Amino acid sequence: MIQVSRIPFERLNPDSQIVFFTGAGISAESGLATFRDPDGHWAKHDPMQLASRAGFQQDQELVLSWYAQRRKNALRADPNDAHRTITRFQKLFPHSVVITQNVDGLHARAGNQRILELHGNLHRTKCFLCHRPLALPDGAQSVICSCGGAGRPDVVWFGETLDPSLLSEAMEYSRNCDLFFSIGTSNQIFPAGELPYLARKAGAIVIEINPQATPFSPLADQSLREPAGVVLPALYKEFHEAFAA
Ligand code: BV8
Repeated sequence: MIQVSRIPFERLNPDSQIVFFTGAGISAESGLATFRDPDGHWAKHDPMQLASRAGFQQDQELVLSWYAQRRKNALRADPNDAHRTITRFQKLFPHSVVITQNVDGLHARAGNQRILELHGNLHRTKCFLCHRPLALPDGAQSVICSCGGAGRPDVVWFGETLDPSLLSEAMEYSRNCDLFFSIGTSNQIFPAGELPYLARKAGAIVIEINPQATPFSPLADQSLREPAGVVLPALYKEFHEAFAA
């Protein structure tokens, strides 16, 4: 049974600014592995080996094959009801944005608009040395840049800084929103993990959607302990009844 949300609708209207902040959990119902769940990536692999510059320099083949497999899985996966419901929310609330830590591209494939991919996108490749974008030939998992550098996924690894302008845009949205949904993230990675705290400090309503508790849970106005693909469609129904003209 879905917990009924205690969202104060009287504080909202169709012009309200809503942030959908998402992590790997929103893609779980599409069949994609998360990172820190018991069956997640980091239960099988060392994150520093697979998601850091040093790890790539140590064993390019291992890292490139891991990302090639994740690209294949992501392309085989379909956006789920959670991704698709965000598209419906964005039609009802034209000032709503998606700020995602995910690199799987499912938000865009679901038709979400105004997406900030804080950690990049694993379907894009760039040069490890000069950072220029590279085209990965179909079926290949490696490519060499004209500067001699190796192609690598265009994602943010541990120890790498996020795109500063993207991060400040995300912080701006978080500080100025009326409602902040934190969906499917364990809230353990920074600086992205800072965003729900900024929203709360700025007085937004902050709703967490995650079957598990996270370090942010005690500060959420409400934590909905159900899968995102179940909660978001139910929430959309409540919002549609309250705000659809
Ligand atoms: C940086 C590569 C400058 C992309 C990843 C303080 C400030 C700044 C940095 C740091 C800091 N303290 C430490 C750092 C360093 C580090 C960091 O955060 N370390 C952690 C361990 C503390 N941060 C960095 O290195 C960042 N760089 O800041 O540069 C700098 C450098 C060095 C030192 C200081 C500053 C870069 C961070 C990005 C790293 N890249 N991966 C990729 O291949 O994907 S990390 C990885 O974690 C992914 O990017 C992922 O997006 C991210 C967050 O994970 P989640 O999305 O939350 O996934 P997780 O599995 O953890 O949780 C899933 C949740 O879903 C669970 O809670 C589960 O219950 C829930 N769930 C499951 N099913 C469902 C569900 N929820 C809803 N519905 C369901 N059905």
